[in-house]
Amino acid sequence: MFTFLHTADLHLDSPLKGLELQEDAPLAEIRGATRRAFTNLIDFAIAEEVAFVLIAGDLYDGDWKDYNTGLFFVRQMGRLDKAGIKVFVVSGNHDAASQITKNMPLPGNVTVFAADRPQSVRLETYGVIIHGRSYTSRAVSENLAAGYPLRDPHFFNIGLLHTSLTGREGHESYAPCTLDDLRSKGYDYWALGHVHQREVVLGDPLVLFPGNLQGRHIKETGAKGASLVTVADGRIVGVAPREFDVLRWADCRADLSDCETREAVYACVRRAMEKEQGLASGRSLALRLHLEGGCPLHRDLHARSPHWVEEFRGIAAGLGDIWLEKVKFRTRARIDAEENACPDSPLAGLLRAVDGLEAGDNALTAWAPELAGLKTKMPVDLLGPDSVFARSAGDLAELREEVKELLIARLQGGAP
Ligand SMILES: [Mn+2]
Repeated sequence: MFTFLHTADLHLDSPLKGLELQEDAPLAEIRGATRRAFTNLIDFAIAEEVAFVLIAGDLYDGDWKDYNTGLFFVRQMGRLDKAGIKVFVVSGNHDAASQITKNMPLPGNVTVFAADRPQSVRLETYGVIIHGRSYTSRAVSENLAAGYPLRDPHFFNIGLLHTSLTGREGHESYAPCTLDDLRSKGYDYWALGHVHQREVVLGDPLVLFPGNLQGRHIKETGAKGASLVTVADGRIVGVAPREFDVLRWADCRADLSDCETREAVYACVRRAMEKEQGLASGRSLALRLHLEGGCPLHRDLHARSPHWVEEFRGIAAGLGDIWLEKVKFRTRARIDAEENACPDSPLAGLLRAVDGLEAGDNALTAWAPELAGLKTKMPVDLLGPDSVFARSAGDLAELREEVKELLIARLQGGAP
């Protein structure tokens, strides 16, 4: 029996985005996060005595600023070498041969697969053969998997590949291939990379993306790490995610429906943050706070949003090691039942008009300049950091909701 680690998309020394503008942001922690996550993985590999480590592309984020990124990697590889652990690497779109201009001699335990053709490496000790191919350039449109050899029946076969498969939302299409392409090779395990969200694509044979090792912005939320695979008698008997990230990104939702007072809002937000802290088991957190629900304080939240943001920062600071990436004010006004009942009330008319906008994109597009114009007439402190002018057509639905809430708040409460 043996185990191996499958990791991908380390993007070493990639910056973390979204906290840098805050005065109290943990800059050193942010800057070193991808390295510390990788060190966690190496520590684990040594402690657990894994047989080998697979890196399925995007080890680097792009060309190194200087040699320090390469030096760091080599130092970690040296630690594995001392422990007798081999490492197999294919490059991806971010660290394709054409992207990296600097070179660093690697210790003997590290194999980087060729880019011009598929290559197969045997590990006789474990009865394993690993097939892989690196990227020559950033945009690989060729189906690389198609060129991989068929399984070697005398070994446990692993395919190492950086690919978007038939396409994954939010990820560019590189080295496209179908699951049938992969299945047809007869391998036991496909170690993929490129998609930053962990995904077990297929159970038999196992085809999976381990996700990236460390989230880098608010679109990369939740636990991040690698996959630990256990093999016995030439068969996979276990596969499990292992967390190695050091700073976790999360969407933190606070439902303020029943919050009648400022203190109630604070308590609700604190509870929501504590919940995320629990899920992150003590890691530092970068949170996007979403305020939701029909809230009696809706108007005040919108009218004084910059002040509320600072107060929420205070709650985060009090809990320790939490930073707010952004606060989304998405509460609704609690609509008075009496007003709702009367179809001639100004509010009912307004709601009908706004609802009419939901009929189709065309109607909304036609209205959008009006909505945008209306919003510019609002007091400055109502305009969040993301101005309506910065928005794309795809964000119109969100804009509509936002303006709807502003209108309702104003109509209900009079001018602030
Ligand atoms: Mn990547």
